[in-house]
Order: sequence, then C-alpha cells, then structure tokens
Amino acid sequence: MSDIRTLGEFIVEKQHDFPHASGELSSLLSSIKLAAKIVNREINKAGLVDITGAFGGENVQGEEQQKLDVYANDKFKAALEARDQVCGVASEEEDEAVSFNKELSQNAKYVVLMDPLDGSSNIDVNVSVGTIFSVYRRVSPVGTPATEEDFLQPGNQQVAAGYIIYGSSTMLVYTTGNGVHGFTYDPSLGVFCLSHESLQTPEDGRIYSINEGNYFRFPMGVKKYIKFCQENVPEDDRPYTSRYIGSLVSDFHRNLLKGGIYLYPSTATHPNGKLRLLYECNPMAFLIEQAGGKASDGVGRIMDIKPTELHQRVPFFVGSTNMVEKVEAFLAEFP
Ligand code: AHM
Ligand code: MG
Repeated sequence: MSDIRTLGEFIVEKQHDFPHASGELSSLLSSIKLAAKIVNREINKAGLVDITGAFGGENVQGEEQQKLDVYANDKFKAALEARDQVCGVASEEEDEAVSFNKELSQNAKYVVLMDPLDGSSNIDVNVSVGTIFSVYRRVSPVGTPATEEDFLQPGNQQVAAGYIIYGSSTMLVYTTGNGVHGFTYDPSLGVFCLSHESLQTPEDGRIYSINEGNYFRFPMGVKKYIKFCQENVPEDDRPYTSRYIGSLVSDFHRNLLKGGIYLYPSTATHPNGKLRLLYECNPMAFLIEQAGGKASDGVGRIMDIKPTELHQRVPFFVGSTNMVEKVEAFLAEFP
C-alpha cells in the first residue's frame, strides 16, 4: 500500500522539475486529471446509451444525447477555465481558439491545445479512444486576452504534453520535459496510480502501424518502406508485425511500450496527411522524444515546424528512432 504513488502526489514531488516552477503547472495538470475522470466515466457508459434511452432516459424526453467528443471538449475546457491557470484553449473541436474572459484567467501564463476525444469514430465499436493535450507559456503579455500567436508556437516550446487513453485500463501519460510517466486509473479508488515511471521506448521496434488501405496513394518512399517491413529477412527480425487500430493514442501507446512506428503520410488526395500538427503531432512528438524516440514529417523534426494556422495538418512518422530514420531515408531516396 505504501508503494502506491498517486498522480497528485507525483506532481507535487516533481514540482521542482517544472520550468519556472510555481505550482501553476501542477494545478493545470490537476484540472486535466479531473476532466479525464469525468470523461472516462461517460465513455464507460457509452454502450448503454441506447438501452437506458429506451427505458426512459434523457433521449426519450426529446433531448439530444450530446456527442461524446463535444462532451469531452466541454469538460476539459470547463476544468481548465475553472482554475485560472490557463488564459485560453484551442481545440480540434472548435474553429477558433478561445480566450477566457475572466480577469484571473487573463493573468494566467499558459495556453492549452487539445484533441479532446481522438479516434471518436471508434467509440461505437468499443475500441479505445484518447484525449491529447499540449501546454505552452503564452507569448502575449500577462493581463491581456490570449492571442493567436500564443497558440501558433512550434512544438519545441511546449512545457508539458500528454494523453489519456480510455482503454482496457484508463491511463494518463505525460511529460514536462523530464521523462515520460504513466499512471493507471483505479476506478474503485478514483485515483491515477504511478505504473510506468520514466518510460523509454526501444530504439528498434518491429511493429508498423499505417492505414494500408491508402497504399496506392502513398509516396514511393512510404510504399518502399512498407515492403521493407514485410520482407522475409529473419536475421533482421523481418517481416515486422502490422498493427493498426485507427486510434492514434492507442497505436502510439502500444508502440511506445513495445517499440514500433506509426505512419500517417501524405496521400495523393491529402497532401499534408490527416493529422493535426498542434493537437496531435506536437504533443506526441514531445512525448516520444522524451522517451528516446523520434517524430518526423518525413524530412525533419516535427517540433521545429513553425505553425501558420491552428488546424494545420502534417505528414507524421513517430516511434522508435531507427524505424523513423529508415522511413526518412526511403523518402529521401524515393520522394
Ligand atoms: P480524429 O481526430 O477525427 O479522430 O482523426 C484522427 C484519427 C487518429 O486517431 C487515427 O490514427 C486516424 O485518425 C485514423 O485515420 P484513418 O481512418 O484515415 O486511418
Ligand atoms: Mg484527432
């Protein structure tokens, strides 16, 4: 029992690791933790919606059941606004960034960017989904509303990032630039318990994760890399294993623990791929680098890209260093 360390305790213990530590970032992470618990509770009930609705639940009263991604967006936003550590939020769910109006919020130093429920198309079929978040210090003056410049910072300016995976267990994984730590939720106690301290991802992996249905639309370098993964070369541990859930947080989480690569390249129809630089790629890039891996757009480091718009998309290759470098080499040779 005495060995259990909760997320709350761990954050306090590590407070001195935070850049410019003053307790505010700890409080911000606590808001995320709270919203995660509320969203987790709702996701666990997702399959029951039709049943309870048929027996006189809210739907029968004519009220639209709120979609879970909208629900998650509202809860995370509300939790972040309530504690006055954040002056604004940008979300994959909203067209524009939101600047919190309260005077106390405008005195806050941080902005948060998030994908409140990534992979939400998987909910109907009981497959894991996740929340991704990314934290920056504002660049606009404290005491004024948050501006677009606060949100359009390159990933290398992140002060914290992480995700929650609502899976067979719910976990929260985060970094503040001093390693990656994972916490597993105990629903009976209502706490996240430290389960994975200082996670490191293997330098080499043998899992590749990509939507191969798009094969004929991929750049030649990616096609060649897929064939490389599939070749029968036992002395090099190939063929690799193909695993694709279609839920970035889940695919990333598995590959982080086991070693592997997740790829969402440009395609003939989507020249910048599908994933969003600010809400999905940068936070995952910060985490993987902190775990000893690599994140690339196929040419260079994801976190060095200077964003030009909030919902910008970018090709994404993330995971074990040697695997990401191999794709980059193929793309350089066969663009
Ligand atoms: P979303 O933010 O609309 O949920 O889309 C992001 C998701 C990722 O979780 C997943 O890896 C990817 O889209 C799957 O896309 P595809 O169906 O094209 O393979
Ligand atoms: Mg998403």
